[in-house]
Amino acid sequence: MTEEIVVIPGDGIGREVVPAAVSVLEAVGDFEFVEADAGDAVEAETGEALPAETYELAASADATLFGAAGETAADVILPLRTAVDSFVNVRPAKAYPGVDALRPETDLVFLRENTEGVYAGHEDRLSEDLSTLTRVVTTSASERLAEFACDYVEDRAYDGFSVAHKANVMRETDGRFRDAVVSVADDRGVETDEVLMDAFATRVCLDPTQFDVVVCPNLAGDVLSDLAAGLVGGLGLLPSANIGPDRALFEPVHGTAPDIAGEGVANPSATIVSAAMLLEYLGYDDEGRAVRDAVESVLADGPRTPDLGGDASTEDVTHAVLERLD
Ligand code: GGG
Repeated sequence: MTEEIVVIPGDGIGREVVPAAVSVLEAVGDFEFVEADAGDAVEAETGEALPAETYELAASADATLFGAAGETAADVILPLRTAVDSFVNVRPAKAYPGVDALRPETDLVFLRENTEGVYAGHEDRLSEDLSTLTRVVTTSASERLAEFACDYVEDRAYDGFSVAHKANVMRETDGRFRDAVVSVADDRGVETDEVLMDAFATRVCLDPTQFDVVVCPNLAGDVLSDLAAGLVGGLGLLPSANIGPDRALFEPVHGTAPDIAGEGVANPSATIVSAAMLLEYLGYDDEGRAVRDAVESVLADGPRTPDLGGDASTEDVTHAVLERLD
């Protein structure tokens, strides 16, 4: 059976890095690619940032590869995650040999709650002076994330996981999140340690080896994984997987990078490694490993895009990855 992969480049550098990753997927497998529109450009044209057709495609495909959305991010990324019923955003942040990193010893995985928190809240403008935002936290979503986290650490032989929260201040919402996650882990016999998310931000900068797998509420996971990107050499290196029960959506952590969009110099590594995660999700473990190895090899001594101090183009890096695929 040929798996269907929906490809949504989106805006900005999404239009450069997604085709790079698709060329790598084409080199290692026989997939049916279906391209779909989303983002600022399609909104300007049609009035809709996420056409119903794109939503339906993501909701029925085996897997989706997404690039980035700019001003319309909230109207694109959040419904796309809903389309695949994605309850967890897996964001590995690891330093690669040869890449100039602030903390070369970094090797972290963030498991970010993907359906709730302030992302699912409602913002209201109550007066000229006052805006409010509600925050949604349910025990059921926190438990679902915790079950995934337990499976994740068991499958990969980690000792356990850390839970980052701010339950000393947001006692009701983060308290519920923390209690639900820790209770599932306790029932499953998985070790956890707790860390206040502000303390985490400091501690991870000082010594990232204190942490391995970090389970976080939604917004905290977004912010803390971007912080970790700073430790490993930049956002051009961080892939992610939005996992649902039946399908998944893969995207680089970075956004549209309007400052370099259209110049052909975006680092495709994050999206190509997101494609490796997609391959592994579909069961192509050898192919996924080969793609990761090729990216790692190019990062070690191959051409580099300007974000990593080089002057290579997206195309140069992609060709180098393709050449080094076993
Ligand atoms: N690659 C997806 C993208 O556009 N990321 C930028 C962004 O705003 N992300 C928010 C989020 O991941 O929740």
